[in-house]
Amino acid sequence: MTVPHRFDEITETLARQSIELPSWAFGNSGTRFKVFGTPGTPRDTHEKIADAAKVHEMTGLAPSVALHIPWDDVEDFTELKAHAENLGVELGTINANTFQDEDYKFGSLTHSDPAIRRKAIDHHFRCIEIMHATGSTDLKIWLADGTNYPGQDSLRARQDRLAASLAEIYERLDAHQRLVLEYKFFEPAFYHTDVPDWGTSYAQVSALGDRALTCLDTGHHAPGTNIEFIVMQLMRLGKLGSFDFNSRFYADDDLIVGAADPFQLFRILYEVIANGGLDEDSPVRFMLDQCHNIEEKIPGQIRSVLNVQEMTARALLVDRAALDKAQAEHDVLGANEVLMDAFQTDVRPALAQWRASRGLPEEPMRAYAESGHQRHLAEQRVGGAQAGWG
Ligand code: RM4
Ligand code: MN
Repeated sequence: MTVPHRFDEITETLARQSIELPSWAFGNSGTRFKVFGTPGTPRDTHEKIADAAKVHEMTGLAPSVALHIPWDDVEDFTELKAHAENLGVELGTINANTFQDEDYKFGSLTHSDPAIRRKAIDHHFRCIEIMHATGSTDLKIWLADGTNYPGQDSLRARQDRLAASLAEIYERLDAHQRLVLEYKFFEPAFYHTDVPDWGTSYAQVSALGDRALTCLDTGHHAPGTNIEFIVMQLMRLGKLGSFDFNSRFYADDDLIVGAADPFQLFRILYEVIANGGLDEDSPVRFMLDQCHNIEEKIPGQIRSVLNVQEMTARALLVDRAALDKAQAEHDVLGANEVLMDAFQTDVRPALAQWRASRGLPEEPMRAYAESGHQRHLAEQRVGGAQAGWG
């Protein structure tokens, strides 16, 4: 068995890791069958940010929170920024939502009617204005655009309209702002999706410029897809902007990252690290995009960032010199063993100790449960409408 690097050699890199939380993970979510509410669920954006700040307080891993517009629209984003900062977090990626308006039934940025396209582009302009107020650097675009039946619309014309719409949006960004285009192979459209895969996202963002990149949501691939290969390829091309982490058993399940397939998460993080994704100047940002349909949301997010951290630590422990050697010698089983040794390493005790040395709870899950915070929220947040996907 290969002896892994000592843990203290990886802490400097681990300390650099940050994972952005999605505001919507703290609201209620569900399936088309039922949305279950939970006592203590935030009623507004301010409360969602407070919950995200709690996750950061317990883990030291989540210093920023992504907003979704219009779900998180407020009158005064300067005030919202101050609110976040008071709680010890920053406002991060702005997600443009063009999937819940009647006008977008047949598309948004790809719509055949110029007036609807205008409306969708203007929504992104509004998101960019918000970014100026919040100091956010990333505008994230995920489109529900697509068709349900062959022949319903011209696949080509939609792609051309998308390119033109994205160009207008990209033009609006400041020199320090980025556009990240997310892909997803199906849903809500069932026949074709306008940005179904990394290749399409890559083609579209490459046409825009250097500050347009791809967002990889781990739940947005067909079963069996080798996601780590896509990670490597996008990084090789300098176009991987961010991750939306989650896990899935069947479709876009949005379950806790690392829950469904921890080994896949390890393989992805190994490629991230091997390709410089945790270097100081890395353009790759880590985010979660999850829903907690039946579990408590704050501990759900704590578990999630810990899963990413644990798997990052294991991936960092891969003995790269031994791996290089085994690969050069075509030692198939030896190379595989080097990788598996790191994957099988239990880093939890070392991480717990390291957290304590940094003034963080050794075991954030337990510390949160014992803090009584959840009960406190349930008592405080009475009345009003709980936040959700509306
Ligand atoms: C989409 C996609 C987006 C997210 C929405 C809520 O499936 O993953 O990133 O903003 O869901
Ligand atoms: Mn996503």
